[in-house]
Amino acid sequence: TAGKVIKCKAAVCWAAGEPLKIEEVEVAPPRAHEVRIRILYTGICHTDEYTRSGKDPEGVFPVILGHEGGGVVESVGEGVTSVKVGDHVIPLYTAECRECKFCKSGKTNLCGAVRATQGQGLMPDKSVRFTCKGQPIHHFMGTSTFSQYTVVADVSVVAVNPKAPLNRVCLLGCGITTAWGAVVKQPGIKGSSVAVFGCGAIGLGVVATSALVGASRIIAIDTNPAKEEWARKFGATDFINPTKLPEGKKIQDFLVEFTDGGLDYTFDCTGNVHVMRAALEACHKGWGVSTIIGVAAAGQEISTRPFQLVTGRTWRGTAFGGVKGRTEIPGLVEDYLQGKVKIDEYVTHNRTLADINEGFHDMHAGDCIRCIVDM
Ligand code: NAD
Ligand code: AHE
Ligand code: ZN
Repeated sequence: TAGKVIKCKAAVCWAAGEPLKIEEVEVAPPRAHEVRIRILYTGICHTDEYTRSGKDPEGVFPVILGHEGGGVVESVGEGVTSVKVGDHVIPLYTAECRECKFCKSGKTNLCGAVRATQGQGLMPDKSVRFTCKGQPIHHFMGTSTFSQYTVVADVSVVAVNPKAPLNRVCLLGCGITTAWGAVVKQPGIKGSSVAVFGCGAIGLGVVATSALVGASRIIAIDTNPAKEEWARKFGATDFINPTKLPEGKKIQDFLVEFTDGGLDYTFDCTGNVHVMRAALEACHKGWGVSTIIGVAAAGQEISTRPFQLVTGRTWRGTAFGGVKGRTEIPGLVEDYLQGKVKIDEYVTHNRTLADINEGFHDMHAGDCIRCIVDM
């Protein structure tokens, strides 16, 4: 198949707010510094739903969504040296070129190599590799894992140990890695108190990793009472449902009293800007640090009294947990194989590509942590 156009099935989102449609698509061969991957499994992340729904200011349509995939390299373009045909790989929505200002700074995992075109739904040379019914189809997050074959930049993919099951380690393409990195790259969590707002895959991953690094107290917060059992299973010491507080009591005020002054560290894993404010204001005066992981809809803005920061609280955020994918994901795969990082525990639902829309419904039902789609 190398060098030829491949026809395969993909879930195409033709317009914002529409369900995905399973279509036959044509996938062009990889050009220089590109890799064509046979995707075997993909997770569905809340961010796929966010863009599908039309809330993403960067959303472009028609598009093939998906960014939590696992697959096998089918062919490579000229000049590709980082992966080879047959490698088991995870596509990376946060590239790692190791040459740009960002990569060389040693201060961030954000990479400048392909981000501009990625945000426009294009490959780095500003064209697309997907067509359907004669129409060009956009790429998504540089990954488009809701297709049986996809093409990615060579800086946007990492090979992993082929002994690792791809229907599990695909989840390292986003949610679990994001949560893991957000905690392990935040110094000071060992021995500290943590509050986690939102107990989806991201929040549960923050709970689990906080427990792993030795946080002294982990308070999980979710409006869905069914999440209490999940949070405790992943290591939370307390669970608070903010809808069950006394009339008029704000969650941040409750938490500051409950913890004798506030939390050392808090995390927003909801994407709700009001929750982000509560997470910041639940921090301890003088040193509390609040990390935003959730992604907010177009037009949303955060606010608080500047006095919250003047008096020593820090507001920060993280993309992909600050993880450099090509350098760090192989190690995370080994950690999973050695039982140090949970993945299996997050998988609650399994679907086939034909039923991918059901996977999106699962996500809204409240009992789904992660759904794995068998492509
Ligand atoms: P999810 O929908 O599975 O989980 C969100 C949880 O928040 C749910 O359990 C829900 O009940 C709870 N929740 C909703 N409103 C709440 C409120 N007011 N107070 C407390 N809890 C509330 O989503 P997910 O897949 O875990 O993703 C979480 C967020 O993280 C999303 O916004 C997603 O887009 C974002 N995300 C960001 C990154 C990144 O790199 N920054 C990576 C992955 C996901
Ligand atoms: N396109 C949105 C922002 C989306 C966003 O913040 N994405 C996160 C990853 S979410 C994964 O589930 C991220 O990594 N952002 C950094 C980046 O470079 O995109 C918008 O608001 O425009
Ligand atoms: Zn995601």
